[in-house]
Amino acid sequence: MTTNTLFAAASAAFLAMVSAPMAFAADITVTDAYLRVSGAMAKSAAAFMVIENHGAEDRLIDARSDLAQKVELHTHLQDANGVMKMIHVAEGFPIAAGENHVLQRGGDHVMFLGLNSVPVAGESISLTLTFEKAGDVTIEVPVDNERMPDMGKMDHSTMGHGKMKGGASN
Ligand SMILES: [Cu+2]
Repeated sequence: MTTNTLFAAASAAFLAMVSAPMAFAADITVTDAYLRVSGAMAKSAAAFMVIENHGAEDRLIDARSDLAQKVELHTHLQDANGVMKMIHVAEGFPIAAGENHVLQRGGDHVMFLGLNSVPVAGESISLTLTFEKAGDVTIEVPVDNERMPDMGKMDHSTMGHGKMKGGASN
């Protein structure tokens, strides 16, 4: 009896602990994520997605995955010579309250350096995003090397009328 009571108390405490941050994580929804593996050598990859923030202002501060030895938050910046360069953004990306923050080609992205394996089309990888307030949000990111850079900006109202070949996944 004592054991049962203790167990129940411990379970309740544990549940309270693990469920507390979930309320915040629910404010963040990640949609339209995909992973692009670069080139035949496949030493690196990048993930793109739409981060929807339904809560207060937050910040994406870290990302981690078993896919690579290093996972960094990157962006593209134009240098003095007009050349686009990728840089590591140590302070992360601010995510405004109630807004979407888009990680896209030529802009902010999650970078995977030193791949432990090379995922192919049809596979997906697990990625954990760490937000300053929302905490950890783990998502599955499907590989899509065929995707065009501006796909995410397409006017979806026109989709379904055309005869799209190669099949948009939605
Ligand atoms: Cu990068």
